Amino acid sequence: MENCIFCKIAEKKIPSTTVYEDDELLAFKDINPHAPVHLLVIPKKHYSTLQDAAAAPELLGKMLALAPRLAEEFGCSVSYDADGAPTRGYKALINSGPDGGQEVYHLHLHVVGGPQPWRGKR
Ligand code: DGP
Repeated sequence: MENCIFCKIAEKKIPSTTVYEDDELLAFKDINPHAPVHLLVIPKKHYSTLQDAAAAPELLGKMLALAPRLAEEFGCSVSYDADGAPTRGYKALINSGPDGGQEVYHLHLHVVGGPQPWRGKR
């Protein structure tokens, strides 16, 4: 779609640090990371919002399934200590619409991991 920054990234017209690519999806580093690991997973096909992609559950499943793979690769996967308690971890989230905090209107899944400044403050 014309004037969509993530379409331009998917088409390699704008550079990004790609961390994963297949026929349907692209994952790259967020330009303004909120944590040590902050990746974005996008479909190459343009959907403005999660709402618009509701009719494409298979695609959404692929996007979500990529999150734990990337977390593993980037060292923020959930693991377990000697007592079996979970340690580390990450957020996988999709902001949707203005009230959902969405700024870029091309569907994207944030994968945010590593020690996060706000942790323990709420
Ligand atoms: P959201 O608020 O959910 O729409 O998040 C949009 C994210 O996209 C935000 O964390 C910053 C990131 N972003 C915006 N423009 C660019 C860009 O040109 N390159 C990259 N790598 N990330 C971008």
